[in-house]
Amino acid sequence: MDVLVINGPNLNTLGTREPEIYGFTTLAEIEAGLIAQGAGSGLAVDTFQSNHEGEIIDRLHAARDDGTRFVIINPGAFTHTSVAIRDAFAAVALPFCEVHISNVHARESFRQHSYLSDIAVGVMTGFGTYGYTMAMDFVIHTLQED
Ligand code: CA2
Repeated sequence: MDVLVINGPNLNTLGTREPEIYGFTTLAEIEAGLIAQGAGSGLAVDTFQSNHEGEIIDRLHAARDDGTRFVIINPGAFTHTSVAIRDAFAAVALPFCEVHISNVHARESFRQHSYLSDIAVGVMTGFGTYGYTMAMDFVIHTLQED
């Protein structure tokens, strides 16, 4: 596929808890929207969610060889903890956008550091689930320039 969308821990419960922070949209709805958005521009989109750091790393390693050209990732809380996911991105050398539904800079101080942002192409944070749509729009624009 062309674009891989990864969501990290707890994002499988989107739409069911803390709607004041994360909204009412479910992950299945987000993923379906991104697949349709990509298809509208002739791009194949694969989606992956895991609550386990190692599974995310394994999926990134597989992306090196499966035709993935761009990754969109909301790493969830691993954003703030995972040197291992950072190292995986460095290892596979795939461009990626980091997405956060909430504005991490307006929240607790521990959310204001990301192990990924400085090696990401860009970061969407605080635009709700529309951030995924904006990231995909950017990816489509970028891949169509290639
Ligand atoms: O704002 C984001 O998208 C986050 O990546 C979400 C993570 C959080 O640890 C990051 O700091 C920011 C948490 C995801 C928790 O997912 C939930 C889903 C439904 C209800 C409550 C939490």
